[in-house]
Amino acid sequence: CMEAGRPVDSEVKYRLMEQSQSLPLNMPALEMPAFIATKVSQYSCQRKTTLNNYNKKFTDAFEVMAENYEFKENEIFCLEFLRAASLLKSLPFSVTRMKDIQGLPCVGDQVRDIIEEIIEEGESSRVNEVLNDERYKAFKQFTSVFGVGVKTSEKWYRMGLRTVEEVKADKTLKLSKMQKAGLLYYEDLVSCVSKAEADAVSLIVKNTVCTFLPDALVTITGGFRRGKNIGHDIDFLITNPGPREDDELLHKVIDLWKKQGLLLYCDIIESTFVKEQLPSRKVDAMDHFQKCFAILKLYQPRVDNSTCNTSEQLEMAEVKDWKAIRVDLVITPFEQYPYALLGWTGSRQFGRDLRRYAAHERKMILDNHGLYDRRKLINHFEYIVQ
Ligand code: DCT
Ligand code: MG
Repeated sequence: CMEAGRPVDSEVKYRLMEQSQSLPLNMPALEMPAFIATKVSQYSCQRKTTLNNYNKKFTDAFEVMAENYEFKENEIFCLEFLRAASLLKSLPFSVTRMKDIQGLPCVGDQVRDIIEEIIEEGESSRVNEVLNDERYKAFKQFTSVFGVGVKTSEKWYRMGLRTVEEVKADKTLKLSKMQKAGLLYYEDLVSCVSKAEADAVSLIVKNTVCTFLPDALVTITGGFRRGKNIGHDIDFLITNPGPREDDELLHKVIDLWKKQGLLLYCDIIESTFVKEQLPSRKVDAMDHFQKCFAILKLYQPRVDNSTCNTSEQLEMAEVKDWKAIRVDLVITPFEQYPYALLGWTGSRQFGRDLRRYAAHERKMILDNHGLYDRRKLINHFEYIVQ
């Protein structure tokens, strides 16, 4: 079996056979779909990727590198590592030899060096250097605070701050409303949201929305829609099928949660959508939908008092029977819902590659509002697709 003059690695085929559980047991190895590296697409939207990551030790390393480059605002290198991580996540086998990555796209020299080091040494010295780097460690902590990005982290780092504890203790810092909430609920927000918590919040969101619009469609998006079991927040898309739209819906939902004492923080962004100006050239914001970045109070089952031995423990158990959870709500007109759903489902890399694929391979422009044929659009030549 030859592809582009290169024999298909029979060992890879064997490993593929071992890992595939859906194939009939009596299927001969030769009929197995062979893995052909040169046929793997450079676009993640053209690859099949499951949550089963056979190359976590490599992809974790790439994600550290990408994050460090993001902190240094080096977008090109950051993307290079994100693309490589996405590619290795799609491989149906674990990479164990350099031969396994031969012919694959998205594997540049930097990436190759790290793979080689991990194969040979079990870990990468370059990645370890980053993990021990003072600046990386501080930025990692700072950016884990809701409302804090690279710019604020840079400012705090230059001021000599290194940890979230130091930030909390510094009473001279000017913080945004978002950052204040981020620090106030830091411990809850930094501990990941579980699937059970996402389901519980989903019920709350659906019930509240449906008290105002009984036919509304409320869909969980983001990582949880992709089948992940944990996330850093819970994303929802809300739309109303049919002609009826309610511009006040989001405000009504938020007001009710305020009254119920469920709202810990909320920032409503009004829609900036102008039909005539689509596709938008603005690339910094994801879309123009009305949305809300909120922190909800999710009540949790009380700690069983019988397990508390002292009165102090009993008091503690009574003090906090809730967890702060980050929730994003996005309201879309019904006709744009499919595009919004595609964009908000993610992953980020999948979205990036979908837009790149549309632009470079189809001469089209995709955003969260629609898909446009560039040949039928005038005056959008400067549209930038990363
Ligand atoms: N998204 C995007 N570009 C951004 C931010 C978000 O395309 N700058 C899309 C991709 C996923 C979706 O919106 C939700 O974003 P997140 O909640 O940040 O991502 P997630 O995949 O849900 O990851 P997490 O589990 O960490 O919440
Ligand atoms: Mg999310």
